[in-house]
Amino acid sequence: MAEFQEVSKQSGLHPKPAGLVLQYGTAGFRTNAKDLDHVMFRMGLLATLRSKKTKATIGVMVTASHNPEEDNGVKLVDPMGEMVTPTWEGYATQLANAEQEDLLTALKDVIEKEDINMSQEANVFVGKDTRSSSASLSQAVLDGVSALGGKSKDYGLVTTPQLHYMVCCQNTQGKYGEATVEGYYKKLCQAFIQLTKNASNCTDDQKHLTVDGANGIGALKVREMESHLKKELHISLFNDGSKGKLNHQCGADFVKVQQKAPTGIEMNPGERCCSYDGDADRIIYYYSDSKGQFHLLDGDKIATLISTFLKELLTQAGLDLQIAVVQTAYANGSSTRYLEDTMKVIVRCTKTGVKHLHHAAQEFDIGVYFEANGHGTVLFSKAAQEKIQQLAENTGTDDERKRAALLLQNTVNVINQTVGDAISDMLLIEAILAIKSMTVQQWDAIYSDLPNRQLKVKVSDRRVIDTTDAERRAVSPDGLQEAIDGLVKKYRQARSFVRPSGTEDVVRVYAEAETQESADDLAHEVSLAVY
Ligand code: NG1
Ligand code: ZN
Repeated sequence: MAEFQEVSKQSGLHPKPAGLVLQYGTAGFRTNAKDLDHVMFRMGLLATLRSKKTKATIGVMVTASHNPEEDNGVKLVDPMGEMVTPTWEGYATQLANAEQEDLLTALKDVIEKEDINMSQEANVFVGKDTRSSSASLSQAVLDGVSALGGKSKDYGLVTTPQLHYMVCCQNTQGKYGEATVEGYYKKLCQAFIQLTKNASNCTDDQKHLTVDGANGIGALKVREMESHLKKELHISLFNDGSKGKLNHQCGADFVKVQQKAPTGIEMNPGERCCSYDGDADRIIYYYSDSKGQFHLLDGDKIATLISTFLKELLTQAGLDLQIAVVQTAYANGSSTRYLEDTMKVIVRCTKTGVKHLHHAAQEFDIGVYFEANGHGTVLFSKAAQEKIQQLAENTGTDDERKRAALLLQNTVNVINQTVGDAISDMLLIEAILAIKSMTVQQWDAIYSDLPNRQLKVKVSDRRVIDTTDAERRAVSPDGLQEAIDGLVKKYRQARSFVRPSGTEDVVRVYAEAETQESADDLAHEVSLAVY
């Protein structure tokens, strides 16, 4: 067939280095950009097949998120804006690793297994982050799509969540919104402005937010969006990419892991600040107090703020909808305790990686999911959205119930339900703080984090570590869990676990305890047990 000849010809321009083996991990393929050209071309091929199979538009995002500038990566986006399904992650790995002469066989294998009708048309949306390698790598994706006769739309520089949003809008015939970057700003900002109308006496100080753009795509996009905010939010943007290097000493991952402020920003005591990561799908808040001490408000604090707000609105609206918070093993023990014991919401723990959290959150009327690192969003079931809409549109409803329903409706609209989104989460958080007239200190005081420490350990083969119970216990190698249990017993309010990273060649160690010294010591001792 003509398309296979074209694939053969074009793939010669994107050759695979012999012997190179890569894995579609937690966040797609991610490694040094110089090793990715063939992977990008092949992901263009695979996205085209996935589009033919699903008869829908598929997304391909070129980014390596919080990794250093010299890395890059690629992720596929399924029709509703969610991560690609696991079987196809397997195909992605097979296709990426097929030696040059075996590529057509590997491709035909997917076509056969999935019984794909090759005459079906295909549409692929492509986006990229600001890395210097992203331009040529996204061109390789586009080449892959055209080699198989697919149609593509190149969105150019967009955040990861913006691309997910476009895919969802396209496949729902505009019901979710317009599949343009302008349409995204309009929908989110309109909802934000409606929400903040409910904030009484909001001062200019309260409307001010310092943003660390991680020298990445989020900085460009938040600047692009600003005019739509109609001065309801005043953003001081730092690390906008004009001077510094992407993710270097800045960004959400740096702030969360180092537990300190990024370089390149001006922080005044008591002022709210936030950091995005390199593709703007994560957000972390923080402030420094009058003594100069740094305070972090991570994904757990964000989930708590959002679920408190939603629960209050549900009560005011008199709506009986079940709300749950989904976390991972990295959630601070204090947050889990507060959510379960004080707020009395359902809490679920899943494996690391947003696809697991997203999936678990879909089981509830309202599922708030956040990784401690600030990646998360809120999902509303179709039935929940309908109930909220009915109540908001019902003129007979009494004032308080109607006000709550309208707030819930605008909350639904400000949220990007396809995936964690730094910009959308920021707007929601800012609106909640304004409506509740809450300072960042008051938000921080909802509960106190247990001191904690995260470490990375290099080992010869991280895959020897196998875990269970949402990664909270190690089942292999023999004796490791017993060793961890023995160490944890030495400290008060302690917890620790280890797991192989899905994005880096390291084992991650997490420990929390009553004091920072104990958490540091425990993390150190557990990392020695991993060797
Ligand atoms: P790994 O490398 O598997 O720990 C990291 C983050 C995840 C997730 C992915 C994708 C931590 C501890 N892990 O995964 O939460 O965000 O990257 O970006 O933060
Ligand atoms: Zn990211």
